[in-house]
Amino acid sequence: MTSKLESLRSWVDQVAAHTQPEAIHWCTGSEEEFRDLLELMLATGTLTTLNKATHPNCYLHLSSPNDVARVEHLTFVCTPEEDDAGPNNHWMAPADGHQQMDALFDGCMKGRIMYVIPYCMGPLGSPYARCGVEITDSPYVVANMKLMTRMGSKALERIEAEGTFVRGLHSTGELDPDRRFIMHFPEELSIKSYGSGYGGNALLGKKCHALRIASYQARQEGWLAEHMLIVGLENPDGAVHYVACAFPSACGKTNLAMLIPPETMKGWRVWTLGDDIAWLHLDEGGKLRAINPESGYFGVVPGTNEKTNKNAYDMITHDAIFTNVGTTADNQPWWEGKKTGTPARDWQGRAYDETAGPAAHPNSRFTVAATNNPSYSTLADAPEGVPISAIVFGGRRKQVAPLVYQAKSWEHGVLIGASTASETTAAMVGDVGVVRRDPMAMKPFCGYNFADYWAHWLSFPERSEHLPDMFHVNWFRQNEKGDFLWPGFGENLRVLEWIIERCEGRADAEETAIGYLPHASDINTDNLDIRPETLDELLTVDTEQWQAEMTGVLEYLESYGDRLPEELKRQQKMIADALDASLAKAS
Ligand code: GTP
Ligand code: SPV
Ligand code: MN
Repeated sequence: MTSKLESLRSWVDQVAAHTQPEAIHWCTGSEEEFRDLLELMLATGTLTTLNKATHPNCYLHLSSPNDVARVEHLTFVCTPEEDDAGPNNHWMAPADGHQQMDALFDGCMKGRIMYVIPYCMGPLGSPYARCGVEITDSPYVVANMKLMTRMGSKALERIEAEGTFVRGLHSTGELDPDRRFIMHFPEELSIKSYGSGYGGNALLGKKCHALRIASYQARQEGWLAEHMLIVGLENPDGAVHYVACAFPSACGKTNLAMLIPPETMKGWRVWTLGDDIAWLHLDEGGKLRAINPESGYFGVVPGTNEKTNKNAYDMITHDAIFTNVGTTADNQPWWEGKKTGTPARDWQGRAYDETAGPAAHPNSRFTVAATNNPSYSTLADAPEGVPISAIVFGGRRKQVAPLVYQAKSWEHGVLIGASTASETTAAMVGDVGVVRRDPMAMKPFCGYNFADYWAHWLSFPERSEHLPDMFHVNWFRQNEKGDFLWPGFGENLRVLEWIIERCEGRADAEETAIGYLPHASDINTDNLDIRPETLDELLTVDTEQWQAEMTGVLEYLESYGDRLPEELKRQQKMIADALDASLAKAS
């Protein structure tokens, strides 16, 4: 097989001449091709089969222990001007980036098969979808792309009709952390990734294309590419509201996207559109509409159980690839927080020893097609996407951020998004639990200067009077003992109920300096095991803590210098002044 498109053919030829693979395989996306890939990986030991009786068609991949998460320190955005990449990115001049990467790719596929994966991010017939081609020497990447994207012949047809595509070149190389880089060339719509076989480093359709490159394109074309889940919330009357939530990595998107309503919320249904990425466009009527560019999940395994996330728990009992989990004596996958079974081997294939660390790596992942998810929305394939009622920002904060609050305006919402902070997680290499600013959950993923990105967000009211309301949530408040104050998971629907009722103008709220908060009585606590003092604490704005927070926010914003939109400083000042006034009133 090859392609009718000359620009694609010549790029593939050129890459082959440079990397010297033993053979070239153009992926069709057929089931047969998928089975052949699995066979190949079983034969080479890249995959092993899990217990066929309990987990039919499930496989285990153990990655190199030095290659278990995204590597932000090795990820670059290569724009001609350093300022265009911004302080939020590592930067390299495009010519230097190419030179460095091309040296690594030289002859790197000798003895390997080079796979050419045409893929479409978004429904194949959607005007909002965008295509790419990933060239890789990793069959694991191909299998994951098959489960998570619309890839193969149909995508190739669209690429040939359109003539444009994002070029992603990937090789696992030697898996040497000193020879590992992920570089983006947004102006050329191209990506080069070398030396990692893991997740967001290697599945180039996901973070590299659908966020870093797409965010850059989105700014030029007037839309948004965001690290957001998309979920449909159906109330007992059958009305559905779609909500898009930006939470940083490992902060609860997959869980929220497929949550099961608490027993007491009879008649509610939750529909998953997406669990990680949303592309948002204004339609002709000025409504913000969302599509999910992906069609599968690469989800965090630890913590998944029948109580926390039954949909995910069920969907990974068949037709799934597990990466870096432990196994039981009878070869079932095992992870911390599974609540059943006992580990026999850990994620490095060693006999499990409690003192040597967890059985499953904290960033172990499952890969499944979205069709495995019992709550998958049929509208996930709708070319026009779904209309968004609310945008919700969130983070993992032990303190400061209350359970939920609402922005007073779109501009205020942009400030809330821009100042979101969260504790770091195992999804990236580095320290865990350190609070850092993660604006719009896009710190690792925005393909250009954050100051320009915020200006882009702020430009939306010029083009629409029907924008969604904006909110901030925090499921992760803790007491001194380190216990979570809010039960989380399915119970989060109680907070979402308030959010959508606010959008409908039905729910009450109290105006505070930082935004509108629900009174305790505005949150549905029927049959919820929570003490009234705890709920009060979750809904309190500590003025002094918030004054310190807003000082930190100003400092952070000012680090973006002249490019920072004045409007954000104006919003920050309004809140800081309101906090000062409320403190003066209280004393
Ligand atoms: P990425 O795939 O890295 O983008 O992560 P994500 O945002 O999809 O996070 P995910 O839903 O996988 O959750 C990450 C971790 O947070 C898991 O261990 C969950 O069990 C835990 N978690 C999710 N929701 C909640 C919640 O409401 N409360 C608490 N306490 N933990 C949660
Ligand atoms: C994240 O880290 O936000 C993920 C996993 O969703 S990865 O695909 O590795 O980016
Ligand atoms: Mn993510």
